[in-house]
Amino acid sequence: MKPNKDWLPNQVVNSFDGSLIMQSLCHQLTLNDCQEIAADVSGDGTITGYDVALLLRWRVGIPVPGYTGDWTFGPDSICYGFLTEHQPDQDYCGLVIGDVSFNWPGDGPPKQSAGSAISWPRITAAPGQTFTMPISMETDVPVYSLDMSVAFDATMLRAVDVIPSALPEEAVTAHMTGDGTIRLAMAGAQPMAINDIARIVFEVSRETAAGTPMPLEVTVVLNESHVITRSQAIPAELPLPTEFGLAQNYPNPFNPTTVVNYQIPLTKSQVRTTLKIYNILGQEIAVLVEGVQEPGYYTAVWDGKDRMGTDVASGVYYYRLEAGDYTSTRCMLLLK
Ligand SMILES: [Ca+2]
Ligand SMILES: [Ca+2]
Repeated sequence: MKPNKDWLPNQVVNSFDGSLIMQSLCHQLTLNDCQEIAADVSGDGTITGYDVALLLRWRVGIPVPGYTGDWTFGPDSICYGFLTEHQPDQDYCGLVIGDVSFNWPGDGPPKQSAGSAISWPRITAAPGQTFTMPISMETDVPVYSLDMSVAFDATMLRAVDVIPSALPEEAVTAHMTGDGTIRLAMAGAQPMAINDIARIVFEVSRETAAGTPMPLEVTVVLNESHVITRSQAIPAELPLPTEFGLAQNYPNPFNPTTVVNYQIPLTKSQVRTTLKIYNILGQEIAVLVEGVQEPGYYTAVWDGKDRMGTDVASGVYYYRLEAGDYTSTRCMLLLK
């Protein structure tokens, strides 16, 4: 027996194993002796719903007590630890705690599911805006378990919240959000009617420039045997603004660089625009923007230098937007 190193416990222990435990608790199937060992992830000698909860939490990356994902060998005299090498002429049984389905070494990774699809609506979002992304699924597979992972660019998007859809009462679910990743696990004793998997609340980083595509990839594994993947960028394209605006700079206080966002409404075109920096005496220090601009969202950066390219001193500065007949002034603090 030689395990594939790409086929590790975190691949074979998933929510389908939790579903099998739940089905056994509901007397829909009987676990054999080895499965009973694998199912008791808490290691207390009993199999309960707590083992399912631990398994799902481990699955999404939450540290839990117990033995989920650990190897165990029988007889006890065999102790290989993590099995990475071929062991010839040995008579032993090795299993991964939590892998109740025994898909290790199994048939390899789950297969793409032709009859299933993940979908989400077309959404546009502005820098700094929070939006909710509902993730839906269509499948003809009876869903006993679902493992979803969402990958995104953490410099553009932050996962604020994950709201799993309402599930049958007996279903168990766990989720975790991290930098650039979300994981969600669901398991039930009965097939679950899941069309809406979850709603994810994202916040678009204010550093994301308008027009930038924000990549999002969602992978769903059903019953550890069917996989559905969808990748698509969320356009950070904005509905054109309806009014002028000059936002507070960020960071603020700053040293030495700061960002100023402003907008020109769609009712205007060919607007003569200037964005200038003044010191506290009202003297012009730097010109960030000077020209004719179309409606849209704009970002300007000030590097803390004057027009001669010299670093300016700490202190309060003003930035003033003049666009057509619109003017707005705000202040900011350079702190070295
Ligand atoms: Ca237990
Ligand atoms: Ca398994």
